[in-house]
Amino acid sequence: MKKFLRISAALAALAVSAISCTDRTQVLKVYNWSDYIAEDVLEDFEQWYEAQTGEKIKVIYQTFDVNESMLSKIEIGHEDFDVVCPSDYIIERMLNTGDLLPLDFAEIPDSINYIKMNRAPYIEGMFRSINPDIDANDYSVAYMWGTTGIIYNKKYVTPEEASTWNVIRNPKFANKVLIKDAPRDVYAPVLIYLKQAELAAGNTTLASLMRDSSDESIAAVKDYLLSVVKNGVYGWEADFGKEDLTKDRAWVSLNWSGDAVWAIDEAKNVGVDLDYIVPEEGSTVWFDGWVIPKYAKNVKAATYFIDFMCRPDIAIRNMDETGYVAANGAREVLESQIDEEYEPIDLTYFFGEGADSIRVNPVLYPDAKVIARCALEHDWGQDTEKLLTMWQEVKGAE
Ligand code: N2P
Repeated sequence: MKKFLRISAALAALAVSAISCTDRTQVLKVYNWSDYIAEDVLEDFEQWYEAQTGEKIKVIYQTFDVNESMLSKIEIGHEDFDVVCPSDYIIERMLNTGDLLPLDFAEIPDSINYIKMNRAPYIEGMFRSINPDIDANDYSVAYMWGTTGIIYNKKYVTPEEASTWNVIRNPKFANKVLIKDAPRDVYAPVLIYLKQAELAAGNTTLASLMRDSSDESIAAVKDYLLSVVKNGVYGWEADFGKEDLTKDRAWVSLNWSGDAVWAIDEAKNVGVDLDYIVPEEGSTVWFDGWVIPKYAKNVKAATYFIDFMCRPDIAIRNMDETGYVAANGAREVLESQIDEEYEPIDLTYFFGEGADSIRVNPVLYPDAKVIARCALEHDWGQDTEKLLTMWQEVKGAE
């Protein structure tokens, strides 16, 4: 895996002012997660766009680390990003608040309509489940997907210790624990952990926990997280945590599967043995998707950009460099990941018939059994504020 394309907000702002005299139809403003695209893909898009349309385009690329900060730039700041990559529950919120434009691919010739050619039914089904009244597939195209779990250093932590969320407050790993600075993605596993007896007794379901924003549950998760802080955390991280793991500074990380793939791979090169597990109590499955916010100024280029991201060779490059898994159902994508070193797993849920015994990295593509204990997060509307307040209080308690 190579170094990521990092364009700082300051640089991007400079670029914007430098081209401020340029016609806005020649500018595409992309707002994506950091460490989430392969190098040179943006330049390739500029060339491809010109070849397809005869028009020049300059991509202005900005990044974010936290869903909620990205959202506030659009919800409150009304920034004119043309294409943005929020997570599932944020897409749900943007649909509910009317902040998204419907996608229209009619102008894109069939021969290059990569979205149509490579849809993954599993992901489309998840999108459809977001909102019973509006089909999210009409407003968004998934980019990457994965699970939330525990990355651990095999020298210090056993698979048994890592297979419960409670590993984050295990005294053996005090001050060696990294927590993703992503309030919803930490809240969900902690709540699942706290409610495991009720889940086992059938008194609640993972799906209903994903909508649980009650004061009682927020307070219970807060207490738990305060005990984690008391035990000792190494840090709350956005993207730098991968390096703390590969350099042996942290041993346990509550993290996303894509960061795990990247970190495991990098660590191998320096003799550090990491692994990733989705704890037994259950977890979240998530996806991030491209959307066009209602303040967009270049819908045409945004639409072509989304299409280009679905071209299988581009999806493969993005996967190989970031560690994340493209939400792309193309056979070519699956074949690019097959590796005889892995045990066969059942991927029919994603690639359909004939994919019941595929040798791929199970961190990238979880086996159907893992997926069965994962659920999708949902928007909390106004209650999100309560969570963000709790999150600041917990982090401030360090
Ligand atoms: C990559 C961020 C991935 C976002 N840095 C996972 N939802």
